[in-house]
Amino acid sequence: MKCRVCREPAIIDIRRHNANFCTEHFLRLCRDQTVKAIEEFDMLAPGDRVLVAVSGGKDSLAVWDILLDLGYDADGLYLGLGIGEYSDSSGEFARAYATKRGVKLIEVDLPADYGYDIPTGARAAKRVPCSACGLSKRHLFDQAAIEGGYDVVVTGHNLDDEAAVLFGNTLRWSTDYLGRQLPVLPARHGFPRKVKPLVRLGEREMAAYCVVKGIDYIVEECPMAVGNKHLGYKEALNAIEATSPGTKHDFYFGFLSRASAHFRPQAEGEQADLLPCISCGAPTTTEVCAFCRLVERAGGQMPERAPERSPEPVAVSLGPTRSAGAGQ
Ligand code: Q46
Ligand code: ZN
Ligand code: ZN
Repeated sequence: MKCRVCREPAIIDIRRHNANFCTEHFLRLCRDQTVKAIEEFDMLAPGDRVLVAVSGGKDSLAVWDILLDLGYDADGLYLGLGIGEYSDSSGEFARAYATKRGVKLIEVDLPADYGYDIPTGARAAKRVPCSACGLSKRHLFDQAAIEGGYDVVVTGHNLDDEAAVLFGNTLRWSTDYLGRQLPVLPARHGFPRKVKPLVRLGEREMAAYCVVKGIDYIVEECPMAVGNKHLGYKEALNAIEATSPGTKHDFYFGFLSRASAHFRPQAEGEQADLLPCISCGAPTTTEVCAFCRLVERAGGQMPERAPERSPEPVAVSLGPTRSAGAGQ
């Protein structure tokens, strides 16, 4: 097995590219594909202050690493979700990486700062854990970005994640979600821009990237993910990809170039005037936002100081891109 570029011994084969790569050219490929996604979808501008949502897993640590190597001013944000040992250990990986690179990691801890954790909070609020988790993460990423003066929130969603979410949304014809499933959600009143620079790279490549770069990450899946639909969709797509390499890429990028625009008007038609939440100030269509209602039902409490956001009525957000959290 030889590297496509230099003919030296290869360390990885990437079937959808029909090619093998040595260490040097594999790392270059990861960087080039990230740059290509950033440029193609106008994700980041020079000088942007970037906040990377870091879970301690391979994807979020890899995207942080690649952005730092590319020279971006990128801090990390770690959310402690209170999911037992999984959270303890994922936090350690995130901290260890930040220390090793000498970069800033902001931490928010749900149990310590808001008085609830995902498993008990979800039960109390009668939500499935990934729904309570996704809602909490979106709110706290937005809030940390706005409070910290960041221009953009980066997440580590890769091609496998996006293809699986698209697959699920298509199977259910969730046209509202299809209208919002984009690699970039522009900044809107009260919400920061959100981007996914790894959409051109697969899960296996991100694991290999971390191994090659010596980045330690949490290998275990979140215990709450076991048996969820998202993993089932990934497995189904993996089975198809095994016989038809490139299918995930064609499915996702074909959707973006040929189908996505058809669903946009509906998603935009659902835009409504937003007002600041009376409890936390986040833009919302209801008097009290969904996050504050979750905190209340979960028996938690808001921290002393509520963030100042959106003092006036604001228009429109496209909201989340998925029905349940999946990968960071
Ligand atoms: S962390 Fe949260 Fe995920 Fe765990 S509870 Fe579900 S959404 S699976 S990426
Ligand atoms: Zn090579
Ligand atoms: Zn609120």
